[in-house]
Amino acid sequence: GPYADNLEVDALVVGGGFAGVFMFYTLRKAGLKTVMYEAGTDLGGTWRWNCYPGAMVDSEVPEYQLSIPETWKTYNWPNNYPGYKELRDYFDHCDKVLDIKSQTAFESVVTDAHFNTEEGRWSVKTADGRTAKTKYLVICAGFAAKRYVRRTDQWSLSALFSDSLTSLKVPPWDGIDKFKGIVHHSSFWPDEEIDVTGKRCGIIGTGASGVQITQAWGPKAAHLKVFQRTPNLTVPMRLRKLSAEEQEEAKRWYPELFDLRERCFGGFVYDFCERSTFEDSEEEREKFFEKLWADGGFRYWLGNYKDYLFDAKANRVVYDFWAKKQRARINDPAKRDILAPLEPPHPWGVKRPCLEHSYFEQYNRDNVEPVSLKGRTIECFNETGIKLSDGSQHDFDIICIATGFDVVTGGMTAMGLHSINGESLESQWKKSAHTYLGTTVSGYPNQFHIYGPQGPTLLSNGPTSVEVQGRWIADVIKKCETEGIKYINPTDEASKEWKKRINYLSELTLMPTTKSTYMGGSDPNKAFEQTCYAGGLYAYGREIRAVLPDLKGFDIVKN
Ligand code: NA7
Repeated sequence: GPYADNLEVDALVVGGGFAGVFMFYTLRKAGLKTVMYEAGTDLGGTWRWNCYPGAMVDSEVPEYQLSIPETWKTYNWPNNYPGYKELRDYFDHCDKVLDIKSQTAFESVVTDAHFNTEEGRWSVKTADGRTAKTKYLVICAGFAAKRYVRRTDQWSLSALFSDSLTSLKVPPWDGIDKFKGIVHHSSFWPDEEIDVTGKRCGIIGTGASGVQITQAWGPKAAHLKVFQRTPNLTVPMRLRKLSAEEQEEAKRWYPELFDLRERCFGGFVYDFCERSTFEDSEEEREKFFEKLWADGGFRYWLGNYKDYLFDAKANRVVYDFWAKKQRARINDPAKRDILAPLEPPHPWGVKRPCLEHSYFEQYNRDNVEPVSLKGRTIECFNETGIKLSDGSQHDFDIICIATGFDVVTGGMTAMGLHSINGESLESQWKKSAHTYLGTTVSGYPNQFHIYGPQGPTLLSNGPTSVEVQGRWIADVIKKCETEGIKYINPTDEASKEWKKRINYLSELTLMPTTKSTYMGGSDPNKAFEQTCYAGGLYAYGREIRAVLPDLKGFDIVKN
């Protein structure tokens, strides 16, 4: 079975989220002996790990799911933006209809992997000392890495800190272990619920996680302070219940929907407007913006005028409408200026805007307060709470650190991958990440990755980009199998060209103006460089497809 030591397989899939499930299913169907390793105790990837208060996806269903008919024909969602519990339920359903778990080794953390060019095989080791040999290594570990620690009763943030393997993105604040209250990082939230009723709570960070936790805690906490470094330019999701009837009725269109989502920039079923911002009159623009706003979701981001991510003047118009709409929801003028300032903190949409359903309304409660970190920083933690650099002290019973992940590259650098020249991926990517096509890495033959750096990750709907990349990977592997290829290895030259392409596409946009998840994340030690393919999912799919017939850019070694 999958837990065997000295395992020998054709393909090893690492990671059991959307990408892993899709890859496992596709490769097994192609006749390869395939096994999956998953660090956690169950399927679901990010939705197994993330259980912080209010955790939910901000991509909409039905688009946010796999297109495999067995999975959607027999499944209906309770609402259009499922929470983590519903997503776990969905993964259990996928297992039921596709039979994944029986071929998955859980709690299998990959710590080392080398490729032997003689054998044409990867040797993979797990933390508990098992080894596996595989011809193809397919990494589906996601873009938000953390070293996984086993959850135990004594599990706490300070235990995580003392674990040198843990790469939590917690800024180096002194005194966290002195704090007498409860403190957790959003991505290592304990399974059991923490009751905030009547408690003084603090949240650090206003990314997608911070926004969702604010919505969950605002109504319950005695007092909630949200420490904001940069306002989140979040847009309304328009959360609503979905009935089984309406979904059953819509299912006859799903094949078309799944086809269409791959032909759009963002992997959803809408695309940028074909007009530029100033082609429309002010009145037409207002009407157009109102429509995007009312329809909700990422439409205001990825269905807006085609030029606004490229042109600063157009972008300002998009920002101003955003500010007007959100400011109108916030009663207190001081809070309004912190949360939705008249002057943009950065161009709109170049940092990932997240989706909210009641974020700004939380601040209309007397007990909820934004604390701007403009001109000051968090200096340290102490017994009773947090001290800022201006000397102010903020006392809490419960603190949530929602400062994010080791984004985009972290999923791959955390598992001990070594090139055929003996270098570690972690050290090679320290300064700058290199891939070919956002799915392979030069020096790492027969290794493929999904949802990692230099692909359409994070600029497009997860399951859609998983399938575009995953189908391509499966087709390359099938080609290698039918043509007697021992291994393929992208050339250094091809990989340098891809990097140029990534930078070229990025520099056309306003993205390089701002530090963001796309540009290396908030970790000051990480390179400030574009890690995503900024040309959109449809263009990306076409680019990688064009390479397939003759495996352009790869060195090919036959059996
Ligand atoms: P994000 O989106 O990386 O957000 C992290 C937040 O934490 C963000 O508001 C940061 O402010 C803030 N941050 C980071 N370091 C600090 C320090 N030192 N002091 C104060 N505030 C800080 O992480 P999430 O977990 O919310 O979401 C991750 C993504 O995963 C999400 O977009 C989804 O796509 C899934 P900043 O903006 O850098 O000024």
